[in-house]
Amino acid sequence: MRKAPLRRSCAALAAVTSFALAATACGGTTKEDVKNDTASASATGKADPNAELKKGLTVGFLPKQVNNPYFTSADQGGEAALKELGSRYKEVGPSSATDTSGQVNYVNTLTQQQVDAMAVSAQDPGALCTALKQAMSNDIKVVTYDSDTKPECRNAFVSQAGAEDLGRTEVQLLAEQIGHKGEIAILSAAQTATNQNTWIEFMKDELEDPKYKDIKLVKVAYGDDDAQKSFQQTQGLLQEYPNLKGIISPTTVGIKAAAQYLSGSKYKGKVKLTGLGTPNDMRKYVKDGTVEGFELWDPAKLGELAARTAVAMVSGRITGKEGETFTAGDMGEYTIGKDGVINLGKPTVFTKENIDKFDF
Ligand code: RAM
Repeated sequence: MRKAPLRRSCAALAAVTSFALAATACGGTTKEDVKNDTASASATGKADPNAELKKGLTVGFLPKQVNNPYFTSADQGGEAALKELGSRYKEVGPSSATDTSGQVNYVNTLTQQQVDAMAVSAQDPGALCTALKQAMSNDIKVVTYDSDTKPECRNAFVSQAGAEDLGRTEVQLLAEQIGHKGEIAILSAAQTATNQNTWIEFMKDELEDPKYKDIKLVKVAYGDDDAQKSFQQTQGLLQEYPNLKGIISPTTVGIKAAAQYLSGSKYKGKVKLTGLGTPNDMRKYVKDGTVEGFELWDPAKLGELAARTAVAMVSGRITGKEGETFTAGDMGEYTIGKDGVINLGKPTVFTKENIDKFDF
């Protein structure tokens, strides 16, 4: 049954913002009608697993950084899924992974434009909260993907893999490569990145195990997902710690830059490097012996799952509560876990044996 037009979103938009577009967005367009149809799930807090998937929606993707090939793949996965579902895709975002105020502005822009949902990879756990809450109070569904904010600042988080599993396996991979002995460092992305910081906490916890008693983590460096800075940070680590035996870089930009530095240096093959990278970026460093193994999920699948989650949520099939299940097209069935987290699956470990089977 058709619901009465929602006044709340317009009033809220006008009350909490000085958006010039508020009047336009509340002008009773077809878009508003779509929203009115879909407001029931959030209003009653009940998911309807049989609700029809809406078409003609607009989902805005806001990655940490637009010119990062990892996000290009992820967002293309989202775009393809939205096209298949008969909805529209748009992408906005900063070009630097440390431009948090830029990200906040982009959240506000998507809210002004009254998208139906946004998929956001947060540069910082808290900084986007006010803007994201404002989006949600305007009946926009907020799905984080790749890097989360606080659970109360979004409806669901589409996670690439279990954070604990990722953190621990990266330590396990490096420990094997260095024979469980020696100094190691971490080359991360931005200092505020929720995803990297969560993984690093699990890496530190894994290192507490007595089996790593001869391994010492000497430094966590930050390359800000900037190729040049990551390259320089790698160089700096080796100058500062000449006995360094290994580096974990849980960022596609970082691991590539570190591999580039190591492959052209006397440390090639001697200082081990692992972490999270794309097979296409890392192929040549695996083949030239700089890197033995690293891991990642398929970024396009992550973007696809974020898009399908957003559409299922706008349609009222899910609300983000633990235990709800939904079918994400050909990707199969997913169950929402604690704190609204949806896990894509297990990452793949890439080595010279299997790397040529992957193209992303
Ligand atoms: C970089 C980004 C992204 C992270 C990957 C592994 O592209 O920091 O957030 O998930 O690496």
